[in-house]
Amino acid sequence: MTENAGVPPSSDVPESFLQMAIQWFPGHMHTTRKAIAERLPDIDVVIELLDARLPGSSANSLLAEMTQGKPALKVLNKQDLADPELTDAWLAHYRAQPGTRAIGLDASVAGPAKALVAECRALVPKRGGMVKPVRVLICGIPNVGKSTLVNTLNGQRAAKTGDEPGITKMEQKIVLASDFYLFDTPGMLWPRILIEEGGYNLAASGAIGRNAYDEELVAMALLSRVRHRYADRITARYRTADFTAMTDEELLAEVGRKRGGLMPGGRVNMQKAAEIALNDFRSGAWGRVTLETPDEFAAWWATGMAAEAQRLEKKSADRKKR
Ligand SMILES: Nc1nc2c(ncn2[C@@H]2O[C@H](COP(=O)(O)OP(=O)(O)OP(=O)(O)O)[C@@H](O)[C@H]2O)c(=O)[nH]1
Ligand SMILES: [Mg+2]
Repeated sequence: MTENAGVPPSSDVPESFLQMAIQWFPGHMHTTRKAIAERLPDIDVVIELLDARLPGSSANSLLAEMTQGKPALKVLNKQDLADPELTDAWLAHYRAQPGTRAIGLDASVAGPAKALVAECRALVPKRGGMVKPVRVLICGIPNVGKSTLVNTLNGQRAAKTGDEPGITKMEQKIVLASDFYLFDTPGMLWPRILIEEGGYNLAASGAIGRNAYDEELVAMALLSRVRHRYADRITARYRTADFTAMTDEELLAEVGRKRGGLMPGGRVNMQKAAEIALNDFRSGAWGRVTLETPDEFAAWWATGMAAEAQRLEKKSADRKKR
């Protein structure tokens, strides 16, 4: 098993394993946190990119805390890969929160992305003109599409992009107009991911460094998440018969068997099967899929917070005993 790997919240998994969650907060994220904190006093609007396939899990609690009080826009990016019905449900969920503006986006499409500029200007009507340019911070988890959005807004490839987390290494300022600046930032997570399901969804989406999780476990968690809501897609992609009785592990083996994950002798290479399932999800080969609803995420959140409260209580009791 790889460093920091965890175990999915699957019924196949022993209870004792469930305490281990996926975590990834490498040194460059500490640097990013500092850089964002230093930049914030000069920022007028914060655009936080969420992944439309996992809006709750991809919302950065650390960024929320740091940017509190700033006019903000939530962008549910990669909406072209997400279930449109659930994107609508998430947008309604966010828009019902006081002072929150949310929109769905495919960062590579120019028209809707450019409408963001007008939205930002509307949020800070007193800014504009050379003396008081509108300064917009673009932030969010790794690999969510921040630099792609910057490039689309800018009409050219000013920022490096790529399909892995950690492409942007340093803050970059892009002058969109003489009175409108964008700041692209490196992707950032938060020091402790308290919601276990959230950690698995983040890893499945490609937001977490490959050495920080076990692909087989993440692929099983992913299948366990989608096997009911999108059963027909799984059947279509892997030409499986009824898989209701299969465990997540058996279903992953079936993925390997059907898509080139067999080893000589006919055994399934489970690592290969996991890579196939993860790539299929990430590339949209299952069609448009969303991993969580607002209600599901709220329930995970409540469980995560209760577990954390218990942990802190135990820690404090242990300290008193000493
Ligand atoms: N399908 C789809 N892919 C997107 C979208 N936005 C970005 N991507 C892809 O997602 C990957 C990551 O994009 P980046 O713009 O590099 O992401 P980032 O948030 O800047 O990533 P870091 O700099 O690593 O934090 C790239 O392969 C993009 O082509 C989108 O709206 N839809
Ligand atoms: Mg980037």
